[in-house]
Amino acid sequence: MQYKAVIFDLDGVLVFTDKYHFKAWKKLAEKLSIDFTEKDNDRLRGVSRAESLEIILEKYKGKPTSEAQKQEYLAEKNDTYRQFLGDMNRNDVSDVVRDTLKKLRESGYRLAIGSSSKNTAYILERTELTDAFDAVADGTMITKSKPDPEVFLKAAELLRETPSNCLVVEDADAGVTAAHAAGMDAAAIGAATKSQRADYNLEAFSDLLRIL
Ligand code: B16
Ligand code: MG
Repeated sequence: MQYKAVIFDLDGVLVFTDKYHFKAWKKLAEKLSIDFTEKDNDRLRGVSRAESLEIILEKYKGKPTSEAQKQEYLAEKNDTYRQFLGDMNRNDVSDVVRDTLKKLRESGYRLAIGSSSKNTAYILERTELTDAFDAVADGTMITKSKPDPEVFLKAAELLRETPSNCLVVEDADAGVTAAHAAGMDAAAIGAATKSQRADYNLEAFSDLLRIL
């Protein structure tokens, strides 16, 4: 086997919380009279909450925002976002995703999460996915978010696996860059397939069963 472990990004790969991020940021942006489009939202994929706010504030026409005010905005956005997460359940993960994860494990691969999100544990719990993984590395454990490799190196460390034995599955260009910086191959799905920078491009999640 070329790989021994697979590290999955969460948002945009296993669950589609990106639509909730968009709605929550949009609510804040409207309050600040900032124009915020789906195209802008694409720039936030895989990027931390604090860095996402900086990107949104690029279009802000008001006075410079203080650090305390930024913290308030971040808390406000996260409150809105978590209200959406509260409505999630196991049906928010497709049968194809659940079945593919199960088959990979049965084939002997060790599975981990490598997500920038500080809400990872809550999302896994809501969707009943926690037990599908051997390790979880998330935004609560890192100081630098993607494209820095920290979260994927943390996942490999938790799995006690050498980085070169790990394949990363990502929907964000920032995540593909992070995987390569960690010394790992990357399989792109969704938005990240456009740039053709990954080692594999997946048309469907189940294509993993052909690579692995
Ligand atoms: P939170 P991923 C990322 O998740 C999202 O793609 C990104 O849009 C978000 O800003 C980031 O998590 C932080 O999320 O506000 O929940 O801590 O794609 O790395 O699974
Ligand atoms: Mg993602």
